[in-house]
Amino acid sequence: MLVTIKDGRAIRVAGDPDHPFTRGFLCAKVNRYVERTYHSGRLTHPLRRIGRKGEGRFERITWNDALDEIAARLGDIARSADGPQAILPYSYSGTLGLIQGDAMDHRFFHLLGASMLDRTICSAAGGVGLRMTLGANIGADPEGMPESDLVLLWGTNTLTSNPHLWPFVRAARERGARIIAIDPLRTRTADQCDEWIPIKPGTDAALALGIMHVLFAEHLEDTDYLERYTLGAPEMRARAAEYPPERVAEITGIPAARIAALAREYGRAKAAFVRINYGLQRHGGGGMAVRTIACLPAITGHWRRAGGGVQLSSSGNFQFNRAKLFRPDLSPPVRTINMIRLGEALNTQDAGVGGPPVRALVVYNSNPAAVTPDRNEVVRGLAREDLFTVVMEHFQTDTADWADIVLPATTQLEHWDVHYSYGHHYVTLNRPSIEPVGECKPNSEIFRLIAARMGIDHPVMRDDDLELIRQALDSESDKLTGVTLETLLEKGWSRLNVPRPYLPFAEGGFPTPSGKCEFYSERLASMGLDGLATYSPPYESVTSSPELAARFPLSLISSPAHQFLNSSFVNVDALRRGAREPELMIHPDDATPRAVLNGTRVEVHNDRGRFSAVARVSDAVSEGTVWAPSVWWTKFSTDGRNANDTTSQRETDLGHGPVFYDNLVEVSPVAAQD
Ligand SMILES: Nc1nc2c(c(=O)[nH]1)N[C@H]1C(S)=C(S)[C@@H](COP(=O)(O)OP(=O)(O)OC[C@H]3O[C@@H](n4cnc5c(=O)[nH]c(N)nc54)[C@H](O)[C@@H]3O)O[C@H]1N2
Ligand SMILES: Nc1nc2c(c(=O)[nH]1)N[C@H]1C(S)=C(S)[C@@H](COP(=O)(O)OP(=O)(O)OC[C@H]3O[C@@H](n4cnc5c(=O)[nH]c(N)nc54)[C@H](O)[C@@H]3O)O[C@H]1N2
Ligand SMILES: [Mo]
Repeated sequence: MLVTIKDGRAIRVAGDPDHPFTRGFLCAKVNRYVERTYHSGRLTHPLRRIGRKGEGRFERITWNDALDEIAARLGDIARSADGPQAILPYSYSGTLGLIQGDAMDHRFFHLLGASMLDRTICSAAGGVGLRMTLGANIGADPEGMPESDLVLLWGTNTLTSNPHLWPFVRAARERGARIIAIDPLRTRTADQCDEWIPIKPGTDAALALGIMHVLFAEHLEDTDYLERYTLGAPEMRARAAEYPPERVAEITGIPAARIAALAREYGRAKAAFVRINYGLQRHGGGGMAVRTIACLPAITGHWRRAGGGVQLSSSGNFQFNRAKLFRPDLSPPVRTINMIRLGEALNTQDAGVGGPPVRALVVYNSNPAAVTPDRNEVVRGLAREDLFTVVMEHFQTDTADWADIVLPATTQLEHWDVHYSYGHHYVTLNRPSIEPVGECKPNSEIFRLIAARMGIDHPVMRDDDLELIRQALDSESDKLTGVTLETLLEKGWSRLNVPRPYLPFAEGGFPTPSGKCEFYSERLASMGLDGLATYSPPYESVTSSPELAARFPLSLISSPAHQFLNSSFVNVDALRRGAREPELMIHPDDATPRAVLNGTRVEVHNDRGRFSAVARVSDAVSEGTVWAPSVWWTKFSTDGRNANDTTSQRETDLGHGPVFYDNLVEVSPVAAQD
C-alpha cells in the first residue's frame, strides 16, 4: 500500500503497481483507510469508565493515570490467591502484523504468567486438516494459476475476501480455463464464474469423496504420483468406493450426474487449481472437509504442474523466528483458554479448563462483543461488575463500551510492522507514514509501558519495533534467505526465497511424518480420530439433528458483507451505507410459507438467541439456506444484536475452531410496530 502525504497528513492510499501480486489496487475497504484513520470517532486519548458497566460513559484521563490504574489492578489480581492466570489476553486479527500482534504482548503476558489464549477463531480447523494431509500450511502458488485449465473456487467469496486473486483467475480464463464456484450462496464471485454449483452447507467432504469415487472408478488417477508420493492410497480408494455419486447427491443436494461430470472435468484437467478458503471450514466437519479436498491433487498428480494443486494458505512458508519474537520460554506452565469459548470462560468459576475465574480481560486487535460466537454469553460475561477490562482500540467498538479503561491505538499508517500472507509469497514491511493521531500509541509500546509500570523490567521488554522486525527475520529457514530489513526498507516487500512459480509438491516432499501426502494419518488415528480422510457431517442439519431441524429448519451463513472486514470498517459511513442495514437473504420458496416479502422486517432466532434483519427475497441463496451479511456492530442495528447472537460455542472436529456457519435458525416476520 502506497500512502500519499501532504503537510504531514495522509491524503490517499493506493496499491503498489510494482507488487507482483496486489498489482496496484486495494480492496473496497482498505481504499477507505484514510477516511478511517481520520474518522471523527477515532479514539485519541485514554478513557476511564464513569457510568455503570456497558453504559458507554467515560471520562478523559492521562496516559499516566491509565497506566497507574492498569498496573495496580492487574498487579492486585496477580498477587491475589487467584494469581496471574486470572488475567486473560484477548486478540486476533485487527492487525495480523507480527510486531503489533505477536511480540511485546506475548512477552508481557508470559512474564506476567497470565493465561494463554488459543487463537482459533478463524482458521484452526482447516489449518489442522491441511497440516495432517500436506504437512504444513502451504499450497499451490496463485501466480501459477494462469497455467491452469480448471479453477475451482470452493467455499470462498474471492471477489469480496480475496480480490487480489481475481486477476489470476481471469488470466486463467482468458487462456481457456473454466471457472466454477462451489458455494451454498450465489455470491458476487459465483455470479462471475462460468458455473455455480450450490451445495448444502457443511457437506463438501462428501463431494470430494464423490469426485474421488469417479476418479478411481474411471481410471483418471495418476498411479505413478499415488505410488511414489502418497500414504494410504488403497484405503482411500476403498473409502471413496463407499461414496458413489447417488449417495453424495443425497448428502450434498447436487445432482449425481453433475457430480460425475465435475469429477471427469477435474480428472481430465492437466492442472486444476482448487482455491479453498476459510468459509467452508466453519462447520462441525470443517477440519475433515479441508483435509479431504486437499487429497484431490495427489490423486490426479496436478501438483506436478504450474497452476495445479490446492491452496488454503501460504502462511506456512513464512518461517519467521517466532520463538525469538514470542518468547514462549518465558512463560511458566499456564492454562490455555479457547477464544471461541470466551462466553463460557467469563461465566464459569474455573473457565472450563481448570484454574481461577477470569478476573481481568485485556483486549487488543479484536472486537469480541461483535465477532465471538454465542454473543449473548460473551456480553453476559463482559457485563460482570467484578471483571476488569482493558480495551486497546481505534474506535469505541461494541467491546470498548464494556471496558473499564480504553487505550487509543495507532493504525497501520502510524506504526512499524512486518506482515506475512496467507494467499501469496511476499513479506511486506509496514512503515509509519504519519505521526500517531492524537495520543495514540502502538500496541507494542503500550505493553512496554504497562510492563515498566508493573516493575517487569526483563530486557526483552526493551526491544524497539525495528529490533523486533530484525529478530523476526533472523531465521534459519532457506525461505527467508535474502529477506532482510534492508531489502524490505528498499522496496517495501520481498518475495520469499521460493521459485516462481513455486511447485511445492511436484516431486512429493510433503513435510508430514511420512514425507508423503497422507490420505491416512497416523497422527489423527493416535488422537482417536478416523485416520483416513472422510466426511464428518455438520452438527446442525436435517440429517444430523432432525429434532432441532424440525424447530429451526434453515441454515444461517453469516459470512462478511463485501463492505466490512469482519467487524472492522462498519463505522466508516460510506461503507456502512453500501451495506445498508442488517439484512437476511432468503429463497422465495422459504419466504412465501413464512409470509416474508422483500423488505419485511424479520426476526432470525434459535435457542441461543435472536437478531433482527430486513428480508431480501432472492434465489441467490439455495433453498434451506439463509445469508446474513456480517459482522455488524450491534450499536448500528435496530435491536442491538447481530448474527452471533445465534451462533454456538461448539468446536470443530479438528483444531477446536468455531462453527459460525453450522447454525440452524428459524425466520419469522415481525409484526409492524406502529
Ligand atoms: N471484504 C472482506 N474480506 C475479507 C474478510 C472480510 O471480513 N471482508 N475477512 C478476511 C478473513 S479474516 C478471512 S478468514 C478470509 C475469509 O475468506 P473466505 O473464506 O473467502 O470468506 P467467507 O466469506 O467466510 O466464506 C466464503 C464463502 O464460503 C461459503 N460457505 C459457507 N459455508 C460453506 C460450506 O459449507 N461449503 C461451501 N462450499 N461454501 C461455504 C460462504 O457462503 C461464502 O460465500 O477473508 C479475508 N478477507
Ligand atoms: N458470524 C460471524 N462471525 C465471525 C466471522 C464471520 O464470518 N461470521 N468471521 C470470523 C473471522 S474469520 C475472524 S478472523 C474474526 C475476526 O474478529 P476480530 O479479530 O475481532 O477482527 P475485527 O472484527 O476486524 O476487529 C478487530 C478490531 O481491532 C482493531 N484494531 C485494528 N488494528 C489495531 C491495532 O493495531 N491495535 C489495536 N489495539 N486494535 C486494532 C479494529 O479497530 C477492530 O475493532 O471474526 C470471526 N467472527
Ligand atoms: Mo479470519
